[in-house]
Amino acid sequence: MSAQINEQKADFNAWAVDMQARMEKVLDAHMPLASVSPMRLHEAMRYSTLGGGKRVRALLAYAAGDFCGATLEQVDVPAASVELIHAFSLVHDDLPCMDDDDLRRGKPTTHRQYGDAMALLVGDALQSLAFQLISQDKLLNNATQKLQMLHILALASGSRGMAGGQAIDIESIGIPLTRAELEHMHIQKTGALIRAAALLGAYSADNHDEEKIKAIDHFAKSIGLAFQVVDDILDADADTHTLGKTAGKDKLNNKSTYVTILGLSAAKQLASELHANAMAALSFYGREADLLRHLANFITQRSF
Ligand code: GRG
Repeated sequence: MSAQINEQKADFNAWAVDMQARMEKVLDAHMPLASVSPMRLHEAMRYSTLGGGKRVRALLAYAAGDFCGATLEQVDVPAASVELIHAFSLVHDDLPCMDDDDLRRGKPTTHRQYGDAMALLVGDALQSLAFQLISQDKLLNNATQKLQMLHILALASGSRGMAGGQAIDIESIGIPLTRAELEHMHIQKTGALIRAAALLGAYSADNHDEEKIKAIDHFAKSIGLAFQVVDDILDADADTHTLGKTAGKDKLNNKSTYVTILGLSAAKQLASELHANAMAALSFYGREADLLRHLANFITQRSF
């Protein structure tokens, strides 16, 4: 690897660490304190959201915001809102009635720590908080901008987005899916929120460049699917300690994945094709799109 590429990678890594720390502070500042009633619910919300996770969706929002000319401050709340919806989905996904998992982000899942009823309420409250934060954000300068963001986030989380994808997932346990059916499920279950993260970052800017927003949308669709293909590969190929969640869950739950449908090597090939598609969406742009490019590399080359 050339010295220049090494230097760029180090710069990106430093940026990502900064943004992850920034997101932790923003989430901490916007979540109710555990000392405020109802204390156990607030404690459990903080347990589920703070101190873990790669924060890929927040990084995507910051990178898209940077590309479109938004300040970090303008992106803070929209990015945090997406992370709250994501944390909500993980808490519900781990419940006994869904994937029934004990480990998340290297620690006991929320229902293991606080019980099923509290975990259900944590998810509900995190979802509401996400929408509340956008609606009250003073840095989003007009009501149309807020409405647009609320609309994007609602669509991405609902029955035509994440909840819908999860419904298909639950109903297809033990039933082999075709590649097209699997793709449809993942576009909704994982891809929709990743796309929303990028779009919310883009819409955080004061002025909207429609060509840039179109490019980000194409980029996010490809990288969202690539994220899931890599998730399937890691589930089959990595260990529980590295992932911080139970490895081999898909096989155990008898779920169709890109690895079961295509095999490991073709799944890796698909991830690199989707990565190339994401890069192609940025081909008209120069250095201003480099954070997005580095993020695409991180998403497809990650080991956890
Ligand atoms: C949220 C409306 C709504 C309903 C809940 C439970 C559910 C319906 C949806 C599940 C969605 C889900 C858990 C999709 C899996 C996405 C995925 C690959 C999660 C892992 O994301 P990472 O690796 O996790 O970014 P970290 O811990 O790094 O944040």
